[in-house]
Amino acid sequence: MTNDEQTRAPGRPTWAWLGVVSTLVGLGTGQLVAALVRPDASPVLATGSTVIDLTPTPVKNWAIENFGTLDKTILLGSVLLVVLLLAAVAGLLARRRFVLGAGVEALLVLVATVLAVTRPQAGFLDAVPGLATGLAGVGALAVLHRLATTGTLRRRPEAAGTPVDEGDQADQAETDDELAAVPGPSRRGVLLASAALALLAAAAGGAARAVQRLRGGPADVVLPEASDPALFHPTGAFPRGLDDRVAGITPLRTPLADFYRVDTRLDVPVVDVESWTLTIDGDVEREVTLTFDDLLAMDLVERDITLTCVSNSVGGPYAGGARWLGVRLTDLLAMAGVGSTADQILSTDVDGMTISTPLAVATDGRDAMIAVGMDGAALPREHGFPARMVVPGLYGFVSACKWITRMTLTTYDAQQAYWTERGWATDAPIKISARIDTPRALEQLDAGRVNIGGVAWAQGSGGVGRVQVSIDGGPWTDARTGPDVGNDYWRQWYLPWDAEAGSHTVAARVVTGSGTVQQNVRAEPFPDGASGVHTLQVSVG
Ligand SMILES: Nc1nc2c(c(=O)[nH]1)N[C@H]1C(S)=C(S)[C@@H](COP(=O)(O)O)O[C@H]1N2
Ligand SMILES: [Mo]
Repeated sequence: MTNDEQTRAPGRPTWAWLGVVSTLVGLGTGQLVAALVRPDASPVLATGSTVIDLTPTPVKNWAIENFGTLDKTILLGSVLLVVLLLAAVAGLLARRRFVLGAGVEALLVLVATVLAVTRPQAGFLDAVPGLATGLAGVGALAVLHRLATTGTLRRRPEAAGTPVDEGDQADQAETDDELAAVPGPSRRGVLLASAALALLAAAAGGAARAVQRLRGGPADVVLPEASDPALFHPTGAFPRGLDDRVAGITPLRTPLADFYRVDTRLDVPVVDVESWTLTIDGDVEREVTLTFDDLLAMDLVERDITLTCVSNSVGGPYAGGARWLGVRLTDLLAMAGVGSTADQILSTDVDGMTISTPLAVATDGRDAMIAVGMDGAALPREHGFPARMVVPGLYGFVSACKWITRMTLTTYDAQQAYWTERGWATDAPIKISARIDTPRALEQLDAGRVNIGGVAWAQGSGGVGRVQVSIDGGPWTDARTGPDVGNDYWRQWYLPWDAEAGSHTVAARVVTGSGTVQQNVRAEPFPDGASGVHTLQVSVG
């Protein structure tokens, strides 16, 4: 490389890159400061969360249905992409005049900070990560700008003509004999400095994650042993399902890693269990505030319950079975003494997100609880650590508040929860359903004996009594059912079928323990859950 190449002034791509790098430095710093002072106030997440809240319900449903659990990644990715594109623009503007680029970056940060400060439950501290982002980002841009402009080419004094606009030098076709380098950092120097800053940004981001993990998490929690009968009422041993016998069937207990996750949070809230409390207030005789240890010292129950999301379409994946450990809701409410006017429990999570539950349903004798354990360990962060509500028979959006901090006894007239404001139903019992897991829709099968199999649920409706299958619109045939884990849990089923060549329609329906036969009434998830008999086509050849 000649001396001349090394000293050529940075061109447009370099300036765009400098804008991106300085913004990354800001973002990394902001994440780190957020992790230290206010985990929920990361500017990127605040922006993403606001986008989620502002997204119209139909678009949100469409995203959940089409992207599934990837919807968060896609949203966060899009927000970041837009931010980095604007960062590149800021870099290009800084090439003209530093204040222009710095102004764009500052404006970006200002928007994100305003969003962070105006989120529910936000306070003054929420502005700090944004402030740090702005200072670090603009500071990095200032450093890079200085490096990139002090060592650029100047016209030789003897060369005639008008002075070259500094910013345009890289694009000018001036030849070497017209231009000469003045001493100062080369373009290579600028690139090296920016690479170092990019590493610094990555290190800050990594440190932010490390700081988050250091907070008290699920791994630090010791739950009472299931074998200690003095502590809680354990359910019996979990039965062996049909998992091994029917290929392709949903496991009787959902492996934690496969348990569906649906919520409005982009990241996973990092809750410090030491300082976490649950408050019961509103229309109560006395306000009660409990620590995590207070909860563990109460009478604990353990129940097998299948959680189901209202956004699940017929045959969809948003249902999961787990063994939950927790404190009965009725025990907690009795501590506070419920007043006479309340008809709603309004649960609030660490982020201020609210979920409503009909008081009468939650206290009608079903095993509604504030759960602290899932499948023998503390709740995973994704599923609500340190505590969440679980109400058998109700869709998650009207019951299963994760990262819960408050239960307010109030009325539907007085206060509306997040999804109520968005037009969803307030009383939403899980609709009974049978799902065909195998064969898959449009699968090509070999002729001969195959198993049709899946799971069915009728939580809060007497459980699954029978599951019936109809081939090509023919008579409903009883399938064989797997072990009965209780009315609040799903049940596996299968039917051996002698498949003959041709195209076939397979349908399955559930008959509840109390004899109700599932009807083929088609409904979309909005506003109170999808319904319809799961039906699919296969071809046998
Ligand atoms: N705090 C909080 N809790 C929440 C939600 C949420 O968005 N925020 N989503 C609810 C919905 S719609 C469902 S279906 C269940 C899903 O629980 P899971 O993610 O543990 O499967 O959580 C519920 N609890
Ligand atoms: Mo849901």
